This record gives sequence, structure tokens and C-alpha cells, in this order.
Amino acid sequence: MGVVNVTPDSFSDGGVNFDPDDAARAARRMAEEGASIVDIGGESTRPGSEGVTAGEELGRVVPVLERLGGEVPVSIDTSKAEVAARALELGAELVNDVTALRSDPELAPVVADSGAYLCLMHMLGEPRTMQRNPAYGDVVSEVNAFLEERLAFAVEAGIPEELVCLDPGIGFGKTVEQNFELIRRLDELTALGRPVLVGFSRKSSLGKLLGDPEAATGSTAASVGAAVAAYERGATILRVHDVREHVEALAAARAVGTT
Ligand code: HH2
Repeated sequence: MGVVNVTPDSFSDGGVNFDPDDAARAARRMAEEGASIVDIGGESTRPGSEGVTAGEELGRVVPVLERLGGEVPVSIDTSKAEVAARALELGAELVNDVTALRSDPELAPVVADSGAYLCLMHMLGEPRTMQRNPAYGDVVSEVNAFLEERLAFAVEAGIPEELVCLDPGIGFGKTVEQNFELIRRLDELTALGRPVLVGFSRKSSLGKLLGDPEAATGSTAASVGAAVAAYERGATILRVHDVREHVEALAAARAVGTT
């Protein structure tokens, strides 16, 4: 899954694809490089961010979706029903909600009625405050219990279980060690029986791991290492900014195979 942030302020690529022509070009390039789907987002959820209105978000993503004309498989990274509904009309096939259907009560019916795929992600708190001392008893069991509950909620709302994937939410209210523990014990999440999506790409934990306690991003090389580790532990969707590098690394990891 390639990432195209149509935002001025995303943590690693803010402003790069703010122009709709640039964003559409980036999405097409990612598809050519081997992305199976491209995740288009009009709101940054980086730590400390405040969020934008539905009107603002629509104004950012709709011109990009129009330019793509349904030619590139697209996922819409939004928590808002209004944005998801318009994106689905314009050909999006997956709704990626980092709040796991907790922020907009209208979103579940929109997804259910459309027959789209859905990604449910774990986040502790909200972007504005999530990195202030995240604390868990056991991070893996708490994240998994949350995702199991949100999956049941989605199914109850009429979204077929077969269309839902689960995401531990790397960097969303977790310390560096908690992020790595979630990958180390990813088998406990895959045991829930749904495909698992992991988004470690460029996240600050990778920069911190390499010795910069103030890092806001991580390198491509470290991102690829984390993605391969997640793949080997059962993740089947990797959300990444640097598609070519990940596709090449994953081709090699896949050739080796897993036991
Ligand atoms: N991470 C980000 C945004 N959306 N969605 C899922 N399912 N999983 C993730 O890990 C995830 C996500 C944050 O990364 P990015 O989109 O690059 O940054 P920003 O939120 O600042 O736009």
C-alpha cells in the first residue's frame, strides 16, 4: 500500500503532494512501482495534529481521485463519512479509518452500503495527545482485544468480516519499545483470522532506534527492515511511502519464504 498524503503538514512528506497533479502523479508512479493499492489522505494524524474539517479534506482529496479516474486502486485514509462516501463514489475500494469507526457514527453505514473493504486501526487517545506517556498493562493483548471488539462492532453494523483488515497502529499512542513489541508478537494479532496491515514507514521510532531521541521521522532503510520483519511475522499489507524499495525487499523476503 503506497501512501499519498495530500496535506501541507504530514510528518514525513507534508507539502510534497499537496498539489493534486503532483499527488495523482505520485499515485500512478507508486502503482507502476508495484503498489497494489494507494492510500490517499487529506488529513495528517501525526502526533500533536488538530484535524481539519470535512470540507477541507474533500477539497484536498477529491481533485486527486478525479484525476486518477478509477485507474489506480485507491484506499481513502479518512475518519469522516462524508469524505469516505465521496471517495467511494469516485472509485475508492477501501476505507482506512485510523479511529476504527469510533469518530463518525455515519461511517459504518457508508462502508456497509458500499461493499468496500475496511481497515480498522488501534490508536490510544487521539492524535493531539496520543504520545503523552502511553501506558498499557500488556500492549499486545490490549491492542488485540481492542481490534477484536472493533471487528465485532463492524460486523454488527453490516460490514462483512471478510472485507476487514486489522492494524496495530504503529506510532499511535505507543513508545518505541511498544511499537517493536507489537511487531515481535504479530502472530497474536494474525491469530484473530483477519489480514494484518502494518504502517511502520518513516515513523519516528525508527529514527529514535538509531540514536536520535528527538527524531520525527525514520529512514527508508530502517522502514524496509521493519516492513520485512512484519511481513515475516504475518503482515500481508504494508503501508509505505517508498514503494519501489519495499517491493524489491519484499520480493527477496518472499523468495526465501516463511516457515
Ligand atoms: N499511519 C499514518 C496514517 N494513516 N493508517 C493506517 N491504517 N496505519 C498507519 O500506520 C497509518 C495510517 C501516519 O502516517 P502518514 O500518513 O505518513 O502521516 P500523517 O498522518 O502525518 O499524514
